[in-house]
Amino acid sequence: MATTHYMNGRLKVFCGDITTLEVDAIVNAANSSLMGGGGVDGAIHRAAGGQLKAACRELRRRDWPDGLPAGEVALTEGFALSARYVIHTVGPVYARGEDRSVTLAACYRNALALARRQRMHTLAFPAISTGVYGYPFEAAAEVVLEVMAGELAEGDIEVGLCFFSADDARAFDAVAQRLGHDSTA
Ligand code: AR6
Repeated sequence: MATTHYMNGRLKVFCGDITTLEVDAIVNAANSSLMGGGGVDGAIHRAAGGQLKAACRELRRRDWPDGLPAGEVALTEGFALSARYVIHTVGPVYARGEDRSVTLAACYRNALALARRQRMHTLAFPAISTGVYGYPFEAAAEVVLEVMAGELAEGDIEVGLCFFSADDARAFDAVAQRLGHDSTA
């Protein structure tokens, strides 16, 4: 499936396995334990190797003894990954009747802020919270587009949205189109 570009080419939408990307950092949709799990978190830990878990254990000990709260971010190296770093974040668990979009937006915003502090230029996100955590995909896509429209004006950083399924990539493009974001192939 082809890549779609938005926001003057600064936002790229494609389908693939985030563990294979050669970027400054990939973002991990972790849980607050930082000790790994299923979904993209499990895939990233498997691909990075055991040193990632050791680094996460050290993060817990040093910075986050009670776990990483939803919306926060933490940095490790990428170890065996092609990505130089992993930015771990914890998305909100979806709850009917409670708007957790601010927390989801914080995951993206805080990851971008951390990447900029580290002088990174290329960053890739999975669809945070839309798997095990149950956040409706289209509602999450709206949050992502709003954050990116605000954050990518400067042009110092390029963001990839790496969806695991072609259906998700298509669904994202449909939301972007509905919200009036111009795309180029
Ligand atoms: N590359 C890109 N995207 C992927 C990959 C991959 N290799 N593997 C899965 N996805 P999820 P969450 C997609 O459940 O909802 C974990 O157990 C997947 O298809 O990984 O934030 C953590 O430890 C979906 O679209 O993350 C937490 O406990 C997206 O990644 C919990 O799940 C996110 O799905 C976090 O749940």
